Amino acid sequence: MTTSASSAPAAGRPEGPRPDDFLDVGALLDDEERLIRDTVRQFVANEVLPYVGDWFEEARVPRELFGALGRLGVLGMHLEGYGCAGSSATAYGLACMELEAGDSGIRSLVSVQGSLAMYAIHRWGSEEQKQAWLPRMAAGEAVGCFGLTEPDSGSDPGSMRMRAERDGGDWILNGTKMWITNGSIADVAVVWARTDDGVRGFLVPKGAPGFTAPEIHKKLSLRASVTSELVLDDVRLPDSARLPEATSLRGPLACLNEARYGIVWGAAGAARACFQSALDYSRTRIQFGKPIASFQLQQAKLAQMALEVNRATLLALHLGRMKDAGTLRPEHVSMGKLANVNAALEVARTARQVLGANGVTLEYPVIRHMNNLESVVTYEGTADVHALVIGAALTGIQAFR
Ligand code: TGC
Ligand code: FAD
Repeated sequence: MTTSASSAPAAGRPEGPRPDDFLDVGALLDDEERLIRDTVRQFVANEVLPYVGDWFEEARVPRELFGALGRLGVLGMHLEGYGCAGSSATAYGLACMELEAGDSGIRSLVSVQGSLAMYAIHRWGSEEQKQAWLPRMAAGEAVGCFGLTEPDSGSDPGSMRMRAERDGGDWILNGTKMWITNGSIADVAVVWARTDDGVRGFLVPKGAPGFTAPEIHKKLSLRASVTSELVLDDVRLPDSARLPEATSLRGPLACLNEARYGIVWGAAGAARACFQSALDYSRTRIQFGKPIASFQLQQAKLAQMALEVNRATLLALHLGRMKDAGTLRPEHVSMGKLANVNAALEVARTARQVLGANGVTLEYPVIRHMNNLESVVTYEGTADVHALVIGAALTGIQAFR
């Protein structure tokens, strides 16, 4: 299925390990999982890779991609009912891996739509809210976003200032959310706000009076992804817009587990794409009369990158099996996100050097992935936050404050 030269066995070793799956992790998947992986990989090859360098350069993502991803069946694919496929966590993870091998921005689009916005409605919403939004979101007809972060409240969402106050049977919302993926193209924003009774979630429809979502420009990372502010100025909402089952900060944090899990897989995909690009390049780039792949220093880099890619993929699969077995805890997800995003960053930086000057252009995917991963290591909990979550689990001592 992979069109890259690096999917073929190394020359002269037809029986050897495949460079794109050295440890044969694919053999640990069942037929359905392999089918989903290969279908999404083909979609990325046809619908993403030929265009994503331009989207990144032009800082845009086509709106039609939502419909195409809906038809592919990956929007909320791990949710049950309401037009969602109800697939396993492992299958969803494999889809994230293939999407992020294309671009982190495309995986991000899918994560925010399915694991944050749709998951929040599915887990915490009323039956009416689910019926109203989930089928259209699964089809990519309606776009969702998830507003937790604020200008003064990032790693510490408990310090949020967005305020929701009762006014008769209604709520009045005031405040600003920041760095919100899909924000200015969203038909519905899941907005988390402080109330007299703790944190609550609200569904804010596009066009609600007092609600604007200006796009954030000048990003040098995740450029094939829309990022916005959400500004709420006396936005009046009926109580039916409140997610009735979310009653504390646990509401949004539970959603984060879902999206972070997808990133564990996605980072392995970005790393694989960078490694493959470096391997292909090193076999064909001639210096000192030989392919640079024949120099020991470059082979050491290739071996280390292959090791990181395979270790990240195995870790993702292990966490996927745990999630499907119901034994995955948030601390496990933190370990996966910390390990795999750091590994992907290392692979991307090494691959960029293997490509020499060509490594700094969008003609190759590597610097795009490298820059994207700077967002991935920051959003959904920074590397520091995940180290502290693991530290608290190991020691029993919370070191956040
Ligand atoms: P803390 O007192 O520990 O917890 C408050 C309540 O939440 C519960 N809880 C969790 N529940 C489910 N899953 C988790 N991972 C949970 N972590 C905590 C906790 O049990 C408690 O429940 P209850 O019922 O007792 O009220 O909260 P804290 O204020 O000390 O903060 C802990 C900390 C720092 C780990 C947390 O706030 C955190 O994760 N900070 C990072 C913020 C973050 O990740 N933001 C991401 C925003 S969304 C985004 O970036 C989208 S990017 C686009 C894309 O995904 O592609
Ligand atoms: P801060 O929390 O201010 O952190 C700054 C530095 O301080 C970091 O290095 C951090 O690790 C460190 N630090 C903070 N606290 C501690 C501590 N206790 N101990 C040690 N070090 C600490 N948010 C959403 O709600 N929805 C979205 O859709 C969304 N999409 C995003 C898309 C992009 C492209 C980006 C870049 C961000 C997005 N975010 C989104 C926001 C993201 O979740 C936050 O950027 C992230 O949670 C970190 O918050 P911050 O940027 O305010 O950094």
